[in-house]
Amino acid sequence: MSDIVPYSTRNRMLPAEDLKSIHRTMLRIRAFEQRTAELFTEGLIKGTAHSYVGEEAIAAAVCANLRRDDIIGSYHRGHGHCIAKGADLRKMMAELMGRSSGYCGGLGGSMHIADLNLGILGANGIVGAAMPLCTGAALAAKLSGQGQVAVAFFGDGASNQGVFHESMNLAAVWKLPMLFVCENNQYALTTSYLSTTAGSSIADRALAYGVSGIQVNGNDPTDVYFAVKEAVERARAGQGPTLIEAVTYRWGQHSMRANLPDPRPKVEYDAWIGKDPLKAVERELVERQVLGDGELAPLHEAVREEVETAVDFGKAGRQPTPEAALAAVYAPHPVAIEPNSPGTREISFTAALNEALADEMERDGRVIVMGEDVGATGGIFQVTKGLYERFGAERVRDTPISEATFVGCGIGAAITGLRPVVELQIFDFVALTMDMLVNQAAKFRYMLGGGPKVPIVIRGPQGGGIRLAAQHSQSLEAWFAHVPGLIVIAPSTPYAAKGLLCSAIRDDNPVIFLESKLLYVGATGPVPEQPYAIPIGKGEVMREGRDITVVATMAMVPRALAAAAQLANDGISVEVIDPRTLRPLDEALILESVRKTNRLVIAHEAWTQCGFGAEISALVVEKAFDWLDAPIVRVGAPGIPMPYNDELERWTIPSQERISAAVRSLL
Ligand SMILES: Cc1ncc(C[n+]2csc(CCOP(=O)(O)OP(=O)(O)O)c2C)c(N)n1
Ligand SMILES: [Mg+2]
Repeated sequence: MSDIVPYSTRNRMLPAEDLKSIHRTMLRIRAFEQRTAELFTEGLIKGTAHSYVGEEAIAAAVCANLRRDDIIGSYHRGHGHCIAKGADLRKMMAELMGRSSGYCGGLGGSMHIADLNLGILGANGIVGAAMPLCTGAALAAKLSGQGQVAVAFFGDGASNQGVFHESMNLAAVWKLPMLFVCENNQYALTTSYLSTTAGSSIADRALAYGVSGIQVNGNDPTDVYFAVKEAVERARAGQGPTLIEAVTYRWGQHSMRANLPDPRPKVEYDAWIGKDPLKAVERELVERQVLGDGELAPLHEAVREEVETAVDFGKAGRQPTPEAALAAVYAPHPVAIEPNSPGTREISFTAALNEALADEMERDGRVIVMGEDVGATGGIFQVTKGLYERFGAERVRDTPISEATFVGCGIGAAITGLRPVVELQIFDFVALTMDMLVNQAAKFRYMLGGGPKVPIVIRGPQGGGIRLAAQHSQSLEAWFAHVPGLIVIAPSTPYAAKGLLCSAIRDDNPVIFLESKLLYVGATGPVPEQPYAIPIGKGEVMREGRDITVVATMAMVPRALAAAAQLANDGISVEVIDPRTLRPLDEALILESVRKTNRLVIAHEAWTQCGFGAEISALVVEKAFDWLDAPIVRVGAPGIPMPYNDELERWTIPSQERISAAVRSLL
């Protein structure tokens, strides 16, 4: 890399007190990291950890510009950011040792240390993930009007992730109070930045988004400090984001596992070691007579003692228990009581969803709605119709077509105080958001030891029935029901749609809320006018019967009910159960029914193989085997992507007749 033109050509000097404070932070980071490396070698710290030695000036100078209530999001090389934002070294060290006294109760480890009270959203094991999450924190900050900013730290490698570009775009177009701080240490694991990164610099990429992009010498805290100061001022003044590329070098291997050869040329390495940022600051402190010659050694000693205290604290910590791990996954659900009767007023499925959104937005100012075309248009299926006019552009937001980032934005906003409802225009597009849902939303509370809440709803239409073919018609509930940390809701009536969406919005966990397209076009039913919440994890007996149980989901529920009505003419008594929530599942309701009827058919629109029906089947085999008088039959889609042709589509989606035939086959 060519020599960096110093940003501080303006000859600015850090005020003495700031220089002293930044130096102390750098010293604490250096000492912590060096001790961490020793403990790793000794086997007290396991797994992996990524040393920040060599890059200390960046975290120290960035965070010197931040208030306690400003937010930072970090990445795998995150210890320095946490220390600079004020984290407690004792709880950090205990976490590195996997103890229950650590920041995450030993459930997160080096890559997940966080402290929401200090505005630390956490390091992250997924390269680039802090950026979308921080757009959400910045959105929450903007809506709160308290003047906070959000800073996303990331490496040069992360600047080639799609979410970098999506987040830059979103932050620019929404003028979010945000800083993108790229710590360009010139390597991503073993790969040189020059061989992976097009363009003259990472900072230059800001131009494409109409944002200021500044390259600074990351080994010079003065450079970093003043660039960040201006960026923070712009952000607080409502002028949007800045990209800062701080060029630096890591001293250690990529990680402490050190199991790969280091590809970095010795001359390059030696040259950068010669630019030790800590030594440079110490020289400046002495040259400017901010500190006397003899004052440095006692400072080093004090920091060494602080780190040793942290090590002792960590060693004294207890090992976490399996009970603690199990309890950390989900936040408790708020109490929900169903109304006595759904009343007589009949409305459509989409109108019921719309009422839930409007009611909850009215009730709670933290509820916001985001997604493609959800604003003035009201969404392509009109579920958000009228919300924009009623609640305004700040709370009803049309997003760019950047699913990963606007879902990540919702998650970041949920963690920092809002209650976003994010629409996926068609649920197949969820594939673009899997990291945000599965690695971020589902695990955030858990990785941080069970404290934080992630109150976000991801909702949208899934399944077939309207001739949209293979990439717009899938039923993907099994993907999500598999993942601890997610709630999965799948209503089958307008009544359940409204009551469950209200519950989902009030819940403190990430909720995948699936809406059947067949129900969008077909279903109407009685729905109470007032807001109400249906308990999460409680299924419903839709029709009582004696001879056989049909567990059906979503659009299969009305088909199962129609089949049951017809079979009754032949004297066959079918009990139809709608689980309504797929995770958590109302196991007791299903088991009780099968113990009564001794026969089970499961019907869903999704593919049979590895579909949700396999889970219900396994449940019944494991817990009610002795009550079964016949094999379990699953009715689902054959193993083909959804065909476009309408007759073939009808053939693919399970019909009333197929459900009836399955029932008859068991009697
Ligand atoms: C999405 C993703 N891809 C790959 C990895 C594996 N990995 C972890 S760190 C890393 C290199 C990251 O480089 P950079 O962003 O420059 O950060 P640095 O380690 O240099 O600080 C890789 C490939 C990962 N954790 N996440
Ligand atoms: Mg790097």
